[in-house]
This record gives sequence, C-alpha cells and structure tokens, in this order.
Amino acid sequence: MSDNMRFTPSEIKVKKGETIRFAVKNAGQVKHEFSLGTKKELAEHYELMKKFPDMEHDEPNKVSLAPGKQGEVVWQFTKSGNVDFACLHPGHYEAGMKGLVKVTR
Ligand SMILES: [Cu+2]
Repeated sequence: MSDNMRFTPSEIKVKKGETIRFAVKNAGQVKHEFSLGTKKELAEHYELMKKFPDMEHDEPNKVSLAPGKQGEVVWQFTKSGNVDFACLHPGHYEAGMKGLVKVTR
C-alpha cells in the first residue's frame, strides 16, 4: 500500500477453495488499511470510517497499518466470483485505493 493511493498488485487471481495469506505492507507515510469484502460491506464500513477515521480493526477480514508496518489477513475463498478489497480511510477509496480478487473455479 502506498501514498499514491494504490495497492500493488491491485488484482489477484485465486482458485475457489484456496486459503490465501495476504502479506500487507504500508510503504507510505500515512495510515492505510486492507479491508476485504463485498462492495456493500466495504461501502458500509466506509461510512463508519468517515465518522471515526481513527478506528482500529481486529476483524479477520481487515488490517490497519501505521506507516512502515506489515500485517496479514488470512482468508479462504469459498465461492467463485469477485471479492473486493479497499483502503477505507476517508478520501483513499475515492482516490482509487482499491483492488479485486478474482476467484475462479
Ligand atoms: Cu489508504
């Protein structure tokens, strides 16, 4: 994750049933987060983040990282289709800080 509001890579392909360990690093100078979910879940969480921008997360599908820090999200993809991920710090999502996991059969 970087301060140019991008995830690298921003598109990941996995197979249905696979468990993926996302090793996430904040290479920027401001806080970023990696939140995995459906578009609807991400949108709901984004509304919350706008109200409480400093909220910390300990849910299994998210990791908030201070500058220079590294973290992990481990997730099993049980359905084929697309799963979104995004940084939901206010302004980051609109700036394009999002990505896609493509789950194939
Ligand atoms: Cu961010």
